[in-house]
Amino acid sequence: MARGPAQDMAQDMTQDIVKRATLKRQATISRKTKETEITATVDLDGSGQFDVTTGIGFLDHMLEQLARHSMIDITIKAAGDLHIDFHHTAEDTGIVLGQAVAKALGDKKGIARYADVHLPMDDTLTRVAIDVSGRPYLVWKVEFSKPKVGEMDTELFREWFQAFAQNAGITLHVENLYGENNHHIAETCYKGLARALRRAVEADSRQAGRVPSTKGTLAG
Ligand SMILES: [Mn+2]
Repeated sequence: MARGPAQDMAQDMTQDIVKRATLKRQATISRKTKETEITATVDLDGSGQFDVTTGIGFLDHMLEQLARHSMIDITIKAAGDLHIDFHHTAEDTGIVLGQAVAKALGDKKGIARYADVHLPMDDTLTRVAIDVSGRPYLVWKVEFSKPKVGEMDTELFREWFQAFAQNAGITLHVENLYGENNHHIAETCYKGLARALRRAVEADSRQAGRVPSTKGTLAG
């Protein structure tokens, strides 16, 4: 039987699906400066396992939530100048994790790209919307009523999200709609990111092998 365009297309799609099934969306990034030394490994198709040590207890708690609820396996080992303050370690952890996610995403073929979630936690509700666009942008509408949660300065959450969005190459909108408890406000931001990220980087079977853009690229 003569082969036509439909058969060729079907074969291309089958090859893409086979390729995707064997393609590992994993990456490791190491970064060393005079302020921090950090290594992060991610597996976008993991099961939410984590091994996180930043030296900042509350940040570890947040990054563990991020792994668990995104189903992305995350390993982070950070050694930073915590004797100064937590700023460099918090920000640089966002940078390195963002770079690892960007590298693991590769050409972004076949992903859902967009996702949003409303994430409740007791008194608190936070909305997170994401576009895995290759174009970094953070909108952060989150305010805290206390300067610290645990030992971590609440002003550092914006720094972390900015660093992550910038280096992952994602458009990220985070808005806390309401809530009183500062621990809950921070935690809903990370869990909201986790759930949105999970859906945005997941395979969309109808996209199989195609970059989800009329431009044909999400390279930024
Ligand atoms: Mn908690």
